Amino acid sequence: MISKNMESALNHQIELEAYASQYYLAMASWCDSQGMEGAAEFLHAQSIEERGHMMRIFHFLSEVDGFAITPAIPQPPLEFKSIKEIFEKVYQHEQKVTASINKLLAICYKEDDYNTLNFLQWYVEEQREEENLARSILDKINLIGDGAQSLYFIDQEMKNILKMAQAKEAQEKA
Ligand code: OFO
Repeated sequence: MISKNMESALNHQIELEAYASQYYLAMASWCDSQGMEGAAEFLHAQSIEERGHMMRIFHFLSEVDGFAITPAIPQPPLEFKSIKEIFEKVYQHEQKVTASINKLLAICYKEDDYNTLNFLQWYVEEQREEENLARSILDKINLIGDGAQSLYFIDQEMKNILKMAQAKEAQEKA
């Protein structure tokens, strides 16, 4: 059994995860339109991951006799100025999600809901990794520069980062 307050806070988290999935999908589409396949592939993978994060909460809510609400998702922006702007926005969004997870943890402590607290530990870890990843990509873009000459190198780098992230994930699952 879960409190109504916690159920509604988790439904808010579902909205954030769903929005992240659509937001990253829109970014992937923009990168594709600019010929940046590596970045597009990376953002497609992120978009799928975010849907997975949303689905975890869906399943958790049904397990604890709560009700998961399928969210209405606002239209994300479709146009971006540059690849740098995209990763600045990814980083900002990840920070917003982390803050929201922290609020959920605070509710768990307030309500002595250690079951949900335990469930959310996975998200704490995931947010640390995702913020770190977004920040390190931004550092690389700042290092390489995001002028026309640098785009090819950034795109190659994105392919490498995606490969590394996938290898790590496969290792964790094994
Ligand atoms: Fe769902 O982890 Fe990022 O936002």
